[in-house]
Amino acid sequence: MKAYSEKDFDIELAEYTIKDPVMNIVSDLYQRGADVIGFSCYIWNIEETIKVIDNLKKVMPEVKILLGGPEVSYDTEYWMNRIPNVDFIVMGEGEETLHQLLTELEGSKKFHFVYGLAYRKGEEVILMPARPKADLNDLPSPHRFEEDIPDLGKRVVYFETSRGCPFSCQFCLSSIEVGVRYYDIERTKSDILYLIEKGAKLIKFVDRTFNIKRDYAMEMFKFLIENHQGTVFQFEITADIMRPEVLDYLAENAPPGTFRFEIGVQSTNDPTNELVKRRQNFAKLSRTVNKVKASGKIDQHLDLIAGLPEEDYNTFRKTFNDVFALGPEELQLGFLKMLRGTGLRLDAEKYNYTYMDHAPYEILGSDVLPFSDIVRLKRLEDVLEKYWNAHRMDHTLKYLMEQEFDSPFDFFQAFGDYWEGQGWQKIGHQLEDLFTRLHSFLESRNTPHMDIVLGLMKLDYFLGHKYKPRKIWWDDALQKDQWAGYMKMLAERPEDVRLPRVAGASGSAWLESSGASGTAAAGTSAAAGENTAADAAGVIGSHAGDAASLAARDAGVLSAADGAADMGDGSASRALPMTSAMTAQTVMGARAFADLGLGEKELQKHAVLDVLPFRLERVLAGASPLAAKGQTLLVVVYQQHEDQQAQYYTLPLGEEAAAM
Ligand code: B12
Ligand code: SF4
Repeated sequence: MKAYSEKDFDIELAEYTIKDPVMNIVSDLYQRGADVIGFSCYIWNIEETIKVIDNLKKVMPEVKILLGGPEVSYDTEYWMNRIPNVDFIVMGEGEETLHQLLTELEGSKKFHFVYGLAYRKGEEVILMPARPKADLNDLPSPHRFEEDIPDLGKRVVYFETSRGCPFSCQFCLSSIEVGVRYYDIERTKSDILYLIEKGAKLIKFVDRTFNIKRDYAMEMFKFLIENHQGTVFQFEITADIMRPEVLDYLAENAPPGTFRFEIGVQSTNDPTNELVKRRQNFAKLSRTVNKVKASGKIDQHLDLIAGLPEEDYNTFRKTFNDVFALGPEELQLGFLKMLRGTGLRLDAEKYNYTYMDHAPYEILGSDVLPFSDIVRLKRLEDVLEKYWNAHRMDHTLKYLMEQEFDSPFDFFQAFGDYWEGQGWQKIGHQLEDLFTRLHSFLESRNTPHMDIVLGLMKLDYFLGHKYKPRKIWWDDALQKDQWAGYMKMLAERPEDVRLPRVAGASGSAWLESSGASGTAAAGTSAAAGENTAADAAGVIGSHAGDAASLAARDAGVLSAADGAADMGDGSASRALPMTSAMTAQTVMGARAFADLGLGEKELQKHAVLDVLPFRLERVLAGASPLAAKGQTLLVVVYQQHEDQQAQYYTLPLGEEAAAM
């Protein structure tokens, strides 16, 4: 809007957050001394905005107040009546309407010429008819302001390549607009290139569905792959219409970490999707998500909505588990909001919805989901955010969900209930608290195999630090002399230590080492099969035995078949995929321990270690606790460069290792 009108009017942008005190915003706006102040209104800021306006009008009675944005573009008469201090509301697209309004304000004030405007005539509120949609190529680029450059690298850049959505999901505002309009692709490319060159680090496309036009999406993906220069791009895509050739192209060419996909699944319950007019093929959607996951290059963020028609607690449990099984890096659980203007809000009575009077209009109940169930789901969502989405304990949670709970949903629900029962929602937490609280929950229900759980928590705790942690929260730390013995051994026989290679996309099979990173596993196959007891004993302390054979045997990659046999208790079928953070810590870009060339001193400085009372790699591969008997020396090495993450290594210890 600024780009569109700045040639004729002096326009300043001011940005605040909903956490800024009202008085700070009011004073700042007052000092800017504008004649007209416009506010962008969304469900997340409307109530705060009203407070600002009401105070502002008291200190600047002459100022004209103008609102725009999706929240006030519907039920506009209601807003004009509710906020008497508002002079105008722009409904729908703002660029042309704002320009025309400013022109009228400066000139003859003939507001009845301004399509898309609501204004006051005495006591009366006048709503002008909607304005025809703009030709997007008539709108100048909003990305070329000099003043934006210094901060480009520090913030998310929102970027529009199209407007509109062809689908009709009844809970969504985008379903109301008919048709999709695009900006000229060459102009889009040139703007993106400009932003990349000026230092943008994260560009988030606000297009409703980036991949509606296959050719368009393909050309843009290609362009971004060729020109990204380290910038990360995030898209909202519709997964079930993603074409296989696009996926193949991305799997082959996308640089890891450059793209992130946001995929709205919302519900896997067919009657629900039918009622909200959401055409979705979950089988095809799953194929896309799995394929993207298998490429290991693109993080996926999946969205769900609790509370849609015909989605009760049990069907939502299934929705949640269906989607969790796809192994998203993030799973966002939102609660249905009755947005002004949407079909579902108009149909609210049909489903007996009750919802908040004010934004965000979240539902409080429906004919199939009472408030008591919503409260339960909120508890689940709380721990889902704190643990899974924050990637605090991926290894531990994966194990718990596969081995100790009936399903991911049941784990998060039970933990969420316990969390609230302890009153923890009322107090803050530090990183250690997340570990001790999960531990306390698991103990409270007598979870079996707590030694395994604790070991995995140690792994996650170590990996959650960029630099060597100063403290640990568990009691059974290694004795000083044990610690010193292992450090010495690691320095003397680094080639014994192996880089763990655990599950890739499929979750249950171990990856064959590519050998490219020169892992302990690579290049030692000649010695494979030399199973002497001496080598295992050597590792424990006597240092006797054939290191090469130990490394080779131990590095012996578990094949998919081995893995399945190991599980032996049906757990293979419940195996959840690894997250990209987990695979990054194991396979990608990792160097063999021996190649790090760390002496005892450096190890003391940059590494931590612990002895875990089970075979870590087996557990990580989805083996049952029974099949994971043994001991593992866990070594975590902290990197010395800013952008590197901690890397872990393992060394099986004890007789079980020898018996392998
Ligand atoms: C980016 C985005 C976000 C970002 C917000 C970041 C930010 N601070 O801006 C994030 C990811 C955080 C987000 C979250 C949510 N979002 Co959102 N989001 C969007 C998205 C994709 C793009 C917004 C955008 O920049 N559009 C491009 C601009 C050009 O369009 P526009 O905003 O509509 O502005 C035009 C007009 O409205 C008008 N206009 C706007 N302001 C003004 C001001 C004046 C003075 C004038 C004259 C005109 C005017 O002119 C503009 C140009 O034509 C839209 C969908 C979409 N594509 O628009 C949804 C959308 C805004 N989000 C929506 C929702 C519901 C949510 C969530 C509640 C979803 C949830 N999780 O439940 C959350 C809430 C977050 C919270 N904090 O509570 C709804 C909003 C409904 C509403 N009534 O406000 C939308 C419209 C999606 C939808 N289809 O329903 N969202
Ligand atoms: S939910 Fe997504 S696909 Fe459905 S109408 Fe909204 S933007 Fe379009």
